[in-house]
Amino acid sequence: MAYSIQKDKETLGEVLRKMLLIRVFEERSAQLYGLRKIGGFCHLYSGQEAVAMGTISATDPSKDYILTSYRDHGHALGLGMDPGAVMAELYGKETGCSKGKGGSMHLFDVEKKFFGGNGIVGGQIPVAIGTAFKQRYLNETGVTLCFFGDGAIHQGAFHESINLAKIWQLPVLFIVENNEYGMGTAVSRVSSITEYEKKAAGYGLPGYLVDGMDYFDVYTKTSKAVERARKEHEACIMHVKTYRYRGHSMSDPAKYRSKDELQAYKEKDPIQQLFKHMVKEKMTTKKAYETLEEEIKEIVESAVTFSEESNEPPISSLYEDVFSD
Ligand SMILES: Cc1ncc(C[n+]2csc(CCOP(=O)(O)OP(=O)(O)O)c2C)c(N)n1
Ligand SMILES: [Mg+2]
Repeated sequence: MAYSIQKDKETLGEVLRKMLLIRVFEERSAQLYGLRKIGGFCHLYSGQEAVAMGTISATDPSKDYILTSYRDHGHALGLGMDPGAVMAELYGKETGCSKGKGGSMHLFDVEKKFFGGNGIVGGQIPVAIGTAFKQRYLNETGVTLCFFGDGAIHQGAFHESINLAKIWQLPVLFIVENNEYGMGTAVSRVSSITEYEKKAAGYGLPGYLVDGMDYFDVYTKTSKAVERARKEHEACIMHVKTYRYRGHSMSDPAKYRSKDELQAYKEKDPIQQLFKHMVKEKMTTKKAYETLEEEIKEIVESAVTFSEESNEPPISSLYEDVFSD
């Protein structure tokens, strides 16, 4: 349903399902990483689910583009990518969405218009300017959603890109997922200002402050921003305040934050908030939620089995897909 709060049971049920899928997938990935089934870098999205789902459910999958950082599992699953193909990519198997050559940080799906997954902090931002430029140049009505972390907003590439977005009137939403830390450094220690929505004024663009723990706030504000980008070709900064429950990556014991801080965010858990709203509106029950949780665990287990049983990419494929034809 476009541009108004999603109220119907089916739509919200699907959102809840995907948020839960992301959570269960991430927590299972953490275990598998510990068992050394998954190698390399792996950055989990637990706690940030309402950001991916609130934004993605405000887009049109037939024409809008999505780009993000290495913390990309939530966006991939939220866009409806096959959990088996995502898990197999984490495993480095040939059945993975990037044929096992990208791993966790480089999920990709052209059909879903998902252009990564980027390991360079802020690296996806200039790429998003490219996709938004293409949309504008060809007079398409699609928009580009570019997600990045609070750490990336200090990269020069961000400032060059947003300047171009303004002067070329590009339909791009710059979505800052402010989870309070860039690796282990608190935003207040590295940012001249922490109200990132205010930075938009420096480029003559609107900025919005968004509660990233609240699906409805994310959805409502994204819907408006998408509409303006689509119709008026106006970019914006969306400063989404969120939190990651796990460490920065799997090698981070997260000693720079207190248990109380983590607990305070868990009390505002985005999945539980949505679930409670749906119970209040008589759209679901505790029992239905438990059944859903079991169903999702099975989906994730099938993804694990699929990954276990898949092969690693053959050595002969080493030079394939390196350059485009
Ligand atoms: C250009 C560049 N510099 C440094 C790094 C190392 N690095 C990886 S993640 C990260 C922190 C980024 O934090 P943030 O943008 O807030 O994203 P989050 O991990 O919190 O989602 C850094 C410094 C990198 N990958 N790329
Ligand atoms: Mg961060």
